[in-house]
Amino acid sequence: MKRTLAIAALLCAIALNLHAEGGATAGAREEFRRSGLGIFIHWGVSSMLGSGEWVMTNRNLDYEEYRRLAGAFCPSGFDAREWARDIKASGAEYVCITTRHHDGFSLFKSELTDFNMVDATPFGRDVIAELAEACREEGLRLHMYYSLIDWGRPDAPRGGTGRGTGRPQWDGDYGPYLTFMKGQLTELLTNYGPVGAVWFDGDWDMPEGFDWKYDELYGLIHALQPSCLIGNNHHLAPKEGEDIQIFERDLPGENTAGYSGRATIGSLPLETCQTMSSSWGYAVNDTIYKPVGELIRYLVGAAGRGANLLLNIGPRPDGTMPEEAVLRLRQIGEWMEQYGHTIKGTCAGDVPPRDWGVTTRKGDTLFVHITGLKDSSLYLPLSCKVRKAVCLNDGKEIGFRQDRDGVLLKLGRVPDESDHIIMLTTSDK
Ligand code: FHN
Repeated sequence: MKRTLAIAALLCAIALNLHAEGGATAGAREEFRRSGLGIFIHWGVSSMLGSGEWVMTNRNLDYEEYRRLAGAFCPSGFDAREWARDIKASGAEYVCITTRHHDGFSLFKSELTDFNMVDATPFGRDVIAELAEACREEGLRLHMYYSLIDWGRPDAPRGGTGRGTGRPQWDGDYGPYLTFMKGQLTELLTNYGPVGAVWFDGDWDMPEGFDWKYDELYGLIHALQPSCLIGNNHHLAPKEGEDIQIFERDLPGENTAGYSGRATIGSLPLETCQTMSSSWGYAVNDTIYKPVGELIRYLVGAAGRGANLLLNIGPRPDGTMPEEAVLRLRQIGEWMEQYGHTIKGTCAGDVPPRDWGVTTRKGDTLFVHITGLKDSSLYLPLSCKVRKAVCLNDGKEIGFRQDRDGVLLKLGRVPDESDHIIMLTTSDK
């Protein structure tokens, strides 16, 4: 019992520091792990059709005709600085943007395909270059989503999706497409300054056992930028060379969305992505946004499981962010101003997630995040000693009674905030 707090602190230190073998530097993983919140952006020519980023395959749009959409993509309202300012206001520390999604459109200038923002659109501006610059100004790290799938390239592997886009039969030779992706990744990692992470997606489209040659892709990334983290949304346990583990639409350990059935939680820093509304990419009818309280509870739920939340926005085709999204960024930011320290730089706390909420720990402080309790007291099984208990929502000390197995917190009332936070100062028993 005597050494329990020391052990908890040691485990926390291990979670914080010791995931650095191979891959990116320890510092980059650690910085990521402490971030709490990132903002995801799904944007491209598909946004113009207002039906989400899967519209090309969902409606079986012809791959040659689809490319012509780019000729009308002129997002006159796009202002990278405004995006970065709005995102910064949320308390997020990084931005992850779809440099190229499954439709194959590159949001950046590429020598390897004309189907890119600079060469194919009347806009003619490199969105990734402008965003990289704006993120630098705001102190945000830039992560790059990169699709393994391409519904428009005849040389791309033919998986379960994109089968109705009219491409000629794939000849089964992955070589040319792999060379193309390596060329694009080289462009992304040499033309835009430090890249916080490359975020792969689409592995799941090919039959199990298909060799995407990650050794080559990951090796290239780490050779070009050793501190660039590699994440892959393959919905599986982490693979060799990856630096973070990604979950989609679920908190680590849950599988309500059905993507995480085979994703055993490893020891890498964790991230889960979730939408603010329903769709990832802009959809005209997707107007119901999650209430800010729900988003905060999700953010806190992620932190209590040792994960960052990557919260998505689908900007409009004109380049502006929906007001509902900007409002939520601001509201989350107000919460982060006050309580961000209870999730950022913490690790999952001593008490595993429960129906009533989660715990996070930083040094000898244990934060109890009560997000759903219909009682005015809460018993926590704890092996450390509680010295002091303060409710952060009103700054008042609260009563508690400690026994051999834990502590009873006397909250004084049934909590009604999105996150009722009790800060416990703890020590060894
Ligand atoms: O197919 C994509 C989808 O469009 C979106 O990008 C999400 C984000 O996690 N990932 C894929 C589905 O797993």
